[in-house]
Amino acid sequence: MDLVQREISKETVTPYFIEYFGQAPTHVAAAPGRVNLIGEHTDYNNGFVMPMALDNHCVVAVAPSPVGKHRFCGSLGDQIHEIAVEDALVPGEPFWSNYVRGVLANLHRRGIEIGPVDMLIDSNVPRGGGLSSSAALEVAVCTALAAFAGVEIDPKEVALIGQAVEHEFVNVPCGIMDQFISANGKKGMALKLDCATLEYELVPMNNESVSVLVLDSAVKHSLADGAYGQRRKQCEEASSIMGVPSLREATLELLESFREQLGDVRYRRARHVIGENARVNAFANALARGDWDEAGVAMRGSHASLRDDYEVSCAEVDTLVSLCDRIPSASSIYGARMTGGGFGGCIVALVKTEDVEKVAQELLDGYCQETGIETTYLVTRAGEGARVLYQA
Ligand code: GAF
Repeated sequence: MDLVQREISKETVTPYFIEYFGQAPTHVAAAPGRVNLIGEHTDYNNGFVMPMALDNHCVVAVAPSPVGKHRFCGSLGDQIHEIAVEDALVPGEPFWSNYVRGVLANLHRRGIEIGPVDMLIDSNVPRGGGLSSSAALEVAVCTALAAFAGVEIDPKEVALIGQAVEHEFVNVPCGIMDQFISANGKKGMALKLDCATLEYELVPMNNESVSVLVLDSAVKHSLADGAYGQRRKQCEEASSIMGVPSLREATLELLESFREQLGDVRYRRARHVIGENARVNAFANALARGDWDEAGVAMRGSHASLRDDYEVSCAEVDTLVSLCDRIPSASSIYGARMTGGGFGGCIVALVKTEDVEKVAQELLDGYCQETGIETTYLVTRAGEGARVLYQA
């Protein structure tokens, strides 16, 4: 995965759309990827998360198809795939078309019929690094098709459609965080979401003196898929043993009183979730006060808990996070942690802006020295959520 940016917009996709389909798009929409600042593996436990949208996004251009079928192509250079309108409502090939099929099926279920459509998709959200390129795709497709159909869909509903696509068409039992921030993100703001009620508050993340640094470990361990579902199951078992509807309702006192019945693994999984919810609140409060040191404490605690209790980190990511305490410019870093589902992917760090390039370079060098892996980084601002860029 390369974190170096390539600009994409309505202007960059339109010439390709014309080349592929012989006509100009009638609607163009965009939706961003995300970096999660804190609150990991809490969303499917009805807990709190605090992501922000990236400036990187997926752009989807559409127009009525003159050939009576859906036609779509993926990133530039891909061939055109044709699908009969009815066939687009069930999973099929190529695999990535399921993101489009799933959105069409979910719109259909809500009574929104999409006539034959030509669709071109481009994205500069890095793929495979835990920055939610899939959520960006689902939310961008949904936003473009809603504009195409002339309907307004509440961004919360757009997020739920994206999540349903993952569950039903891609077989990923994810929570709501990634799609929610992609649909609801606001420029310059982090978003603290209560995943039980989908109520949220926006917290300014536009302090010029602090930068968000995202650094890729450039590894993705294959056990990620099964391990995610397994963690979910362990959490459900833990809440059922403790007699609470979800780990959101559990407290550390309750957890201690069930320690033996839970067994070591379920006990530690639940301890992570309970502690992580508290850390999201501490982090949000610290941000509101502009107390970056305190925010950093919560991030460090989050990483340790994900590593030791939830066991979703990996050696490479731990190396990157520990380098944040060991590089010469370590004092310019407020805090760092793994971000996303885990088993590889990226770390996120809050860094003094004046030193951020130096810090990034020291981390790249240190990481290469210790693991032999060369990688890339991104200094990012909180970007805007899903939006229609153009309608004819
Ligand atoms: C993945 C999932 F898609 C999210 O819902 C969330 O659970 C995250 O892992 C872990 O916090 O990104």
